[in-house]
Amino acid sequence: MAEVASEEHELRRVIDEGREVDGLGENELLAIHRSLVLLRTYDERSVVYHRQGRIGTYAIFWNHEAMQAGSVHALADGDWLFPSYRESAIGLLRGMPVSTVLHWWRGHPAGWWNPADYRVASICVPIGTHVPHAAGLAWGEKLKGNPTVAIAYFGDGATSEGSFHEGANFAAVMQAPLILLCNNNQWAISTPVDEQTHADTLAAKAAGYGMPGVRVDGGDVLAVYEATREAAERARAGGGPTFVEAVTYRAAPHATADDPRAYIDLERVEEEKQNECLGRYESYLRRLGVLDDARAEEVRQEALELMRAGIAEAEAEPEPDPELLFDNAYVLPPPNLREGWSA
Ligand SMILES: Cc1ncc(C[n+]2csc(CCOP(=O)(O)OP(=O)(O)O)c2C)c(N)n1
Ligand SMILES: [Mg+2]
Repeated sequence: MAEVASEEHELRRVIDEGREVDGLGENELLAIHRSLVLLRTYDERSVVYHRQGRIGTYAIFWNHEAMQAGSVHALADGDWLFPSYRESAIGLLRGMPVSTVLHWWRGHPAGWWNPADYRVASICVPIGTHVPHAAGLAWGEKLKGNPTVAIAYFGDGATSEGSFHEGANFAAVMQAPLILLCNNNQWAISTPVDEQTHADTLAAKAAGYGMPGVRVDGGDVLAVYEATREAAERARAGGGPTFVEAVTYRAAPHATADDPRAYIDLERVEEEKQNECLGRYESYLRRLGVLDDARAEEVRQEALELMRAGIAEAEAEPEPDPELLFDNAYVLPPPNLREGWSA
């Protein structure tokens, strides 16, 4: 079995190399920080809300925030995002209300939005099925002559799915302006990446489609930013899709219903926690003299306040009509579905 360990393959890094990214001034660096804090706060509060029974099962994205914030900041507002459940709150970075995403995790219809409003597609739970959607949208935008790029987020496990292959191949053949952002957190629930593929790296798969493949440190928000910006520039210039493998290690359970102690490397989890992406970025900003304690605290409080207001708003929403379960599903619901149904 091919060994895939992040240390053994060159990963693009910015923070650990102490580099600076061209074109990123203080305001942009702080905007990225704000996004990271917003996502981190959303995630940590959501785990608490789940334990309190206020939202349902929740897919934790702790320490995945750098991949999400780094890539969104590298794109234009008009570019399209196609999230999986792991990027459920990515819409917040496009101005989507916190309550909308909380509604989604509460199974409330107010958690659906019109994708065109934010250029954020529906959260995709079936693994990889959004990759062809993103490829099709990107190709369509190209045919219309629009300078739009689409980005599809998916995990290491998704690279074993047929729809990943179909979307990647289609995008390459059509030279669609698509970024395939693979969050390689090295686990698909309890399946490790070395049982997922015999390839040396996931980025190596790009060659088979005839597209560039790059590997970045997924905990380095600026490395993700830089790689995504390059991919977007290439896509906009007609250079077609890019596969970006962002390597990290899942330091939290797959979701609130999972107990990873049965299978995960707990020492490695501890190492990852010590080196988590928000702390790494904050240290970098402090070294640059861009962030101080007061500013960090202000950003954290602002995010916490947004979450408090968001959950209050979500809980104030009236319960949905149970009849909605049948809307758009059946013209005439089968009688057995109606048995015992009093509505
Ligand atoms: C088509 C399909 N098959 C199986 C599942 C069940 N499932 C949910 S999450 C998951 C693992 C996905 O792992 P990965 O692609 O690495 O993403 P990650 O959860 O690590 O972000 C599986 C198999 C599903 N949601 N959809
Ligand atoms: Mg995974």
